[in-house]
Formats: sequence, C-alpha cells, structure tokens
Amino acid sequence: MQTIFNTIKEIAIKIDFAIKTEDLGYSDSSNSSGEEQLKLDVKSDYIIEEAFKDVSLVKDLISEEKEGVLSLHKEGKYTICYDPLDGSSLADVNLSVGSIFGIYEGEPKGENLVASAYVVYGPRIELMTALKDERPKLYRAQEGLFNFIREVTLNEKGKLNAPGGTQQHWCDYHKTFIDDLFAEGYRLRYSGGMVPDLHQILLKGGGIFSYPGTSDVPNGKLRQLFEVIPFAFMYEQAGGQALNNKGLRLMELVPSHPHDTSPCFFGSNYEIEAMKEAYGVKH
Ligand code: AHM
Ligand code: MG
Repeated sequence: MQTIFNTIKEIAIKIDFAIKTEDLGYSDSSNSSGEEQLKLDVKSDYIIEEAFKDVSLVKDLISEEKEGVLSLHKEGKYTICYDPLDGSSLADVNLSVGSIFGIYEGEPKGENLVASAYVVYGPRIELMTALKDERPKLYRAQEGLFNFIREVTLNEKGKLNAPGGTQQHWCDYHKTFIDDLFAEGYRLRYSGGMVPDLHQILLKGGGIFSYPGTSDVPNGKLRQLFEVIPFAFMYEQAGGQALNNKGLRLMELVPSHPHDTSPCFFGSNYEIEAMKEAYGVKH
C-alpha cells in the first residue's frame, strides 16, 4: 500500500503545479454525471492515469471523469476509484480543492475498501491517508516532500456544521436538524468543496458535514465510490461515524453503477446520534 501512497504523493505535486499554472477554463467535454469538464479536471485525470500505469499492484482505475473502467494490470490486486479534482469549479475563485482516492480489493463496494487517501490543494498541500485499525495520518508537503505531521482523532462532539445541498429543496426534518444544531451554538463552515470542508472538521476535532437527499436530487449529489466511501472510511478510522439517511453505515454501500450517489452524513459521534434522532433511524 505504501507504493500506492507514494504514487499519490507524486500525483499531488503534479496536480498542484497544474492548478497553479494551467488554464482554468472549460474543456469541450462533459463527464458521466453530465457535468461540463474543466481543462484542469481532464489534466488531473490524465496525471493520475499516467502515474498508476507504472504501478503493477493496480488492476483497474475508475475515475469520476471517465465513463467506464480502465484496466491497467491483469495481475494487479487493487481497484482505485478516484475523483481527480473535487470542487474544481472553485479553482477560479482561488478556494481550496482536492483529490480523493478509494483503494478497493476485489469488487468496488464499501466493505472491500482497504485504504483511502485525499489531498488538499490549499495554501499548502496536505495529504491524509487511512488504513484499517489505524488513525488517519496527516502529511504536509514542503519542497516536494511530504512530512508526517500527526495522527487524527475526532472528539466525541465538535463545533462545526457544514450543511450541503440546496436549502430550498431540503425536507422539513432535515431543516429542523440543521437549525437545531445552529441553535445549540454550532458554527457554519461550508466552502462548497467537500475535501477542505471535511478536512476542516477532522482537524478541528469534530462537527458534521451533510449532503442529504433533496426533492431535486433524492440520492444526493456525492458519488459513492470516489467521494462518499473513501471519506466514510476516514471518519470511522478517526473515531467518528458516517451514515446515510436510513442510518446505514456508508461503508456498507454497494453501488450498482460506478457513478451512483448517496445521501451522506459524516461526523463525530454526538452529531451523528442527533442526526439519527432527527431522521427517526435511531435503533
Ligand atoms: P464535483 O466532484 O463535481 O466537484 O462536485 C462535488 C462537490 C463537493 O466537493 C461539494 O461538497 C459539493 O460538490 C458541493 O455541492 P453544492 O454546490 O451543491 O453545495
Ligand atoms: Mg467530486
């Protein structure tokens, strides 16, 4: 797995350079979710594909920016599902963006995820990696090298609330849940990039990030294989929880299509218990 994490470090340096130097405009194409692709989405996807072509452990790649599966090495052990540049539409306003990687052994589904990683491209480049039975590890880049900073543990209760989705389309009990958190003193933190938003909650000790199903997008917006399951693993390894609207662990999701989405809630224990109460899924 260290080989894969080392490749992700090389990728991170290259994508960061592309963000800082390349055209921020649109390409001529759109992705499988029907979203227009930025030139940076296409470039980041290419950087990742090229990097993993040299890693024989990697059997298949599944990208948010590609329709199907890209087979790399027949004898490889892992399928890597990735979002090359999450939140890329924030690059032109100079907010932080990220890359997300889910590493699956066998069929790509929640229970087969064995490791995950994400990179934050902000004022500095940071990398978080997670493996089973370990706390997530934070690294920060300096002169092209990643230095280990610390292990990350969530507190039982936090102070931050990052509520995604269009409020106009929230159902009543979701609105009540979010309003109640603010009434309790939670502070709003939402940039529109799930990588920096979830990263902030992890590093500041806790809170909740939600992207619910809404009347316009009943299954939410965030994609299971590249976004939801990798972060669910991070949050569980950090001592928090990650559930869907039915109270099911996101780590149990089984997508029927690589680009399937899911409503999702990531947080420390107190806020997730409050969500279960509000959604009537407390068992
Ligand atoms: P992307 O993969 O097309 O960049 O979309 C994912 C992003 C997440 O980073 C973020 O949490 C969400 O979309 C924001 O959506 P919204 O603008 O609906 O709040
Ligand atoms: Mg994304």
